[in-house]
Amino acid sequence: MAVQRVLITGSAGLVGGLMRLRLRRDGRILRLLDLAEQPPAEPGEAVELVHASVTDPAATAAACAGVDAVIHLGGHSRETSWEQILDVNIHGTRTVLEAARAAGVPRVVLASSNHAVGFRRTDEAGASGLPADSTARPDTYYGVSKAAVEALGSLYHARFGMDVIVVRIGSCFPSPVDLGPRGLATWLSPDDAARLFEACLAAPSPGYRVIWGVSDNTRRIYSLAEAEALGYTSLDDAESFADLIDAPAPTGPAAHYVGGPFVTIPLGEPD
Ligand code: 15L
Repeated sequence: MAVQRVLITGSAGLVGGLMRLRLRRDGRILRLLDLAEQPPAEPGEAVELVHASVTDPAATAAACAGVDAVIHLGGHSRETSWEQILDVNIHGTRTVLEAARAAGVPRVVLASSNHAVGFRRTDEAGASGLPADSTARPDTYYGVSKAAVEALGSLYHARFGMDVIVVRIGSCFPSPVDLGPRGLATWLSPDDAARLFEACLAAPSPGYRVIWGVSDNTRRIYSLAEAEALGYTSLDDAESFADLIDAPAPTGPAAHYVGGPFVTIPLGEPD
């Protein structure tokens, strides 16, 4: 059996760390790229650690050599200065896509976010949820960067025929308990995230897709149809944690928009 090599950028981040544990497979090597220090390989763990920034063309080019697919999680995961957002999230994504293209990597999975459409109203979601391809309505510079990530993915698919799947992630955390009531709608469990990324890696010829990354939560407002069409089945529901959440329901704009509290945080300020 040919060995599959998957490059994960941002592998030292929260989602990256959760996926490092869950995307291990016989016959697969995970190449893990991050600027932050990463835990060393465990005995028998098929990983290759790369200490580099996603903004470094030479390092990303080397990291893409011999790779079958890239899962690009690297970048700022919250609001910060425009300069940082531009450099790491937008320029960094272009750098990774360009490295993947030059190396002939056929498939890239890009981490986007609900904040690309954070200024869509929650009541826009019909019975089956907000469609995954709703046009961008970012709520922050961070959200703008995720809209740009999606556009770059579309460009690289259209120009070069690469399969590019954009995942608009809700809230991927070990548990929804600390997220408050909003998390009961937005949670993507780590196990479901792994199932979703596996579907992204396995789907035959997906072309360019935008899908939501969310668990099948009772209070879900994002559509699952697009991810399910790719082969994803969610097995988790944040509702099973509802009794553990005692934070009050949000009020004001945070209650009415997809981006929740992001719609009122100061632009460009690290929080
Ligand atoms: C995101 O995009 C962030 O990366 C994450 O930290 C959470 O804030 C999440 O959105 C969310 O909306 O809960």
